[in-house]
Amino acid sequence: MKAVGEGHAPRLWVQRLSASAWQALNAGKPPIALGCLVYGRGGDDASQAPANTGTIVLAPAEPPVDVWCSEGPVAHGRCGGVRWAHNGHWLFGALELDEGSEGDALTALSTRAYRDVFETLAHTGCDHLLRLWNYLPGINADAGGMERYRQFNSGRQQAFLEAGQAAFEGAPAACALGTRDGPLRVRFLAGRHPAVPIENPRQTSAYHYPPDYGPHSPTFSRAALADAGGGQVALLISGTSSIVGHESVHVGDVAAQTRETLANLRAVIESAHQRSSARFDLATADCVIYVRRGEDATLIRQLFEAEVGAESPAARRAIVLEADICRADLQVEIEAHAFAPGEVLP
Ligand code: 3EB
Repeated sequence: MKAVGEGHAPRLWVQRLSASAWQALNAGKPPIALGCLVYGRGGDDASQAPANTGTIVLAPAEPPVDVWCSEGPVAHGRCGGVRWAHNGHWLFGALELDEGSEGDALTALSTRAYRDVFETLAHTGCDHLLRLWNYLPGINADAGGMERYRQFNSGRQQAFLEAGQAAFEGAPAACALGTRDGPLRVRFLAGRHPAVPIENPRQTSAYHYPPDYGPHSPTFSRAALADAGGGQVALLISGTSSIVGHESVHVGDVAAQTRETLANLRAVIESAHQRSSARFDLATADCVIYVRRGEDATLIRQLFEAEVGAESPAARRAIVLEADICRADLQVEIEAHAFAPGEVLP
């Protein structure tokens, strides 16, 4: 297949829809979707779409879907456990892996998952990871003396190093959330060109967290900035929480954690502005708000609305999900993606 626009990126965009709107769209036209995140726990599957995050949707009322779109033609295939779709420039992949019961299983399983991810990149020529979504059951549970999130971090980092992928500076944007049950789920977006990694001066880079948080640090950057084609720049902001330096702050105070998270999001956007002529605004971004305890959702949403404006696009389109956050002392995590005209600075 001839790659679309060698050199020039074909346009990449995201459509945030309700599951039924997505179904209606699919009925009419050939899908232009590379892949999608179908939020919810399943059973309410929106389409033939493979994605399902295993999280619990608190808002909006109808299960939402984020559809990652580009221009066709789109090729589909499988590589190990990964189902992928790409148009020669942008790639979206999805995999689910079931766990065995051995103590070390999650570390090994995570390495296996990421090996399949990297094999997919090599196979398709879309070699640069931009954004990953990780959903794992019992993220804060202990297994054989180590928290499962830490096991995941060890396995993930090992696969990055094995594959010669940037495990530290230059790592992709990501999030890692806990589900109640189900398989390890990984979704990813990759491209033909590397993204510009963005860090947050208020936070230690996650890949440099000290060993207090586990023997191997998490592998992600605070955001990825990329030319999204059509004169647009994409800012893909990783899961962002109430961490200053490397420490969780305002432990036990959900309101203060939410405000700190919002301050971190502002700081990430400010960092991105130093690397791009595009101007991003959280008030027009597509956000996903993860809350550990469903009963905190109203308060967290109020504080989010106080930041972006209750009538802003971000507030109207926000998705609120119940999920475990990767540190047991964190109550909220917010991620966002935004597109704006401009260019990535050389
Ligand atoms: C943090 O800042 C909060 O392990 O991929 C956020 C985003 C977090 C991504 C990951 C973890 C991850 O460390 C947790």
